[in-house]
Amino acid sequence: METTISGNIQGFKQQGEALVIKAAEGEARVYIYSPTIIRICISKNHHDADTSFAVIQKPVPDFDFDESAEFIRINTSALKLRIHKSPLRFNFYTADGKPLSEDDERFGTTWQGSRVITYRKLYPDERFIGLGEKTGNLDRRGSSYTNWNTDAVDYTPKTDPLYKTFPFFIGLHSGLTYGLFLDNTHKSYFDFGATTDNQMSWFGADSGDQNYYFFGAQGVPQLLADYTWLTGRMEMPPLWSLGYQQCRWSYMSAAEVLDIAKTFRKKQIPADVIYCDIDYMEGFKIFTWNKKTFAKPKAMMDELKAMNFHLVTIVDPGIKIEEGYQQYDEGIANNYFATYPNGENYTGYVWPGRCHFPNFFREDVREWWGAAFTALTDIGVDGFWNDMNEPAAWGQNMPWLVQFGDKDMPEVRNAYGTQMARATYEGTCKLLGNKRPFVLTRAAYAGTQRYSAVWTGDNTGTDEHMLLGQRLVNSLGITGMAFTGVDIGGFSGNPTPELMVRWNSLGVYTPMFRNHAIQGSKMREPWKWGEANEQIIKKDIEQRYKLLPYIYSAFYQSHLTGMPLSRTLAIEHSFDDLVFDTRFQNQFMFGDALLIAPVESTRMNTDVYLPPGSWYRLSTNEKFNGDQIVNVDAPLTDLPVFVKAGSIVPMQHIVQSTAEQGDGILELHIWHNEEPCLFTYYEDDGLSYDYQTGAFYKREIGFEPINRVIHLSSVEGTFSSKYGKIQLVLHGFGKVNLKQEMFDLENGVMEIGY
Ligand code: MIG
Repeated sequence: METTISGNIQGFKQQGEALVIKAAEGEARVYIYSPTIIRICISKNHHDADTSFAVIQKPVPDFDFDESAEFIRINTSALKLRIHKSPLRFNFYTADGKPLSEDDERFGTTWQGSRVITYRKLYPDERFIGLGEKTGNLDRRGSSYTNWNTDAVDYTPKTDPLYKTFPFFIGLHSGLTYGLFLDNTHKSYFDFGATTDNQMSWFGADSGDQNYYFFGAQGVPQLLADYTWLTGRMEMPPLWSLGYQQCRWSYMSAAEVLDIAKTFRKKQIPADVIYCDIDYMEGFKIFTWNKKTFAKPKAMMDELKAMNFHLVTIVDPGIKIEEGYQQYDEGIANNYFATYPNGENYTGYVWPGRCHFPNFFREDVREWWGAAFTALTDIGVDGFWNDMNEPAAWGQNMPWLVQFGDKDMPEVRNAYGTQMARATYEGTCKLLGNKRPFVLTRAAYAGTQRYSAVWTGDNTGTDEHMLLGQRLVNSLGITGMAFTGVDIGGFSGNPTPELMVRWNSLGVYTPMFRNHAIQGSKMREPWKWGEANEQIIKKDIEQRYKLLPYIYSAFYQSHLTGMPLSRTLAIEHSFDDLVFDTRFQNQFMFGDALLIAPVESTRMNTDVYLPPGSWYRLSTNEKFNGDQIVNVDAPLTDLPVFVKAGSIVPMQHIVQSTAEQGDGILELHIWHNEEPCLFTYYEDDGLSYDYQTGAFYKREIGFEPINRVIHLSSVEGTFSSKYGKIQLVLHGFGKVNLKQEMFDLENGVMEIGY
């Protein structure tokens, strides 16, 4: 096979929004999206159509450039791009000329057949974070990865690839930060100095354009803001989806579903969501109900609703081949399915038996799929779980011949899951009117945050998987996915009671809090672990419900800025070696205020790295100085959770579900610090899209230690809070004589008399 290296520049000119550069081998186009975002698209023999499943922004119409003997120069207010002429190389610098990322001088971009790879200089202290759902360490230096969405049954803490493709990483070196997003849905590769004698990092794909976006903002939060500006941010999720979710493969009948729901209410363990996995269907046919075991789904739904439960039902892409089955007949009549090149519909085996697979890349197919959800929405289902959309069929390897219209499997496999989630989201949004659907998908590509939450597939009930799961969630968070979860307890295997308790306590601080288990495993509900453990689990779930006002405000922050809920410490402390130390790499901030240190269920104390600042243990108010490693107790009743000094955390009293009105009291917890602090409180109806037109309740809450007052800004938005009173709860203030503990929510200033 011939290896070609992009040679010398032969000419360049502005063409529309792009600067087009002709090289001896191939052609490159440069676009500017913002002062901190530059796109390079290099092609050899062809250009892909300029479309993207991920990007929702457009380049600026034109920009200035000039040239010297050696370079073409493009400057933005934040970045300098130097394009080497002989040979063609792309080098990025900060505005004041510090190198951010440069092509390897020898190789740059290369082709072998249709495979395109770019080799880049590796800096001695360079670290890498990102790529979303990837196993391994937080610091990805020395590791290499493949993106090829896979039904990764029984994956281990080393398996690669898993279910999702997020070809976005962040480089950290010399005190500088940059990001790179390779927007190419072919099988793709990233190597962070694993195989190059520490000389180069490299990335590329089996085919298509070398189409990447370079981000030069300084600071990981700014990079995340830019990346999610480019690829979109999530809408506010339904509040109920942030409550506790109980799942299982499967609750086998309506009676069992109702029995589980009733048990939550009887035992007063808060919960909002219950799931139907594949067995609710008739012969695994999507959009049907099993006539025996779920004979009256509407009656079941009515009972669930009366108990304030929401139901999430699973849907797989495989449509059973069976005449008379509506989805099959319609799909055949309209050629909605993936085909072989000769036009025959592709057939694969999955749960229903022989199946065809919808071509979700077509708009009319997405509309058809979306409209079919009436079978579920008409009776009140408002959560939709998209599984097996890698796409998966028995045997795993759908032939590369399979076509989705004018695209073939190798080209778009990595985007299939996103397009299914999109069809599900857009369709159910329409059917539910102004109500927010909850969509959960297993396979995904960059940009999925616009449509769906994700979970990390079929993990296993071990401590190692619990810690891995946290890293996956933290890593997904830095690729735009804020609404994420893992199967708590582990999908496969049976966790020990200790692990179940520990994992559940970590679930409190996971954006999506869902307990799920494989068929044939022991039952997993909170009351299956003995009386003492049940009480611990209950208390932790109650803690989740108390924290919902804080969590919901954090979702709003994510909706606005792309900042995830679960934040690796590398976001804020990007150049702190201890953050990447494998002993501490699983630690994360949950929102602005809480630091969580995951601990194995077998260890009753642990070392925790507290970054600079002061910290309080949430459970005891014990104060710690930061910038040190502390050893703390970690009994199963008390996961190590720390609050940053100078934090404001709004909480509520326990409710059994998010539908409950509650007592109308918002607790304002403040952990003392010498410096003033601020929290952006956000609330809306939790159900509709009215917030988009102003129906929200937003206030800045500030604490000023010098004046000993708490300020509430005037309310932005037209929504009325469901809380009428504020109750102050002070931590670390020493002896305080609160003049008053309860305040009307209308108050602008609250004085603390100490
Ligand atoms: O072939 O629907 O990851 O959560 O319970 C297995 C049954 C199919 C895989 C999902 C899992 C789900 C299961 N599904």
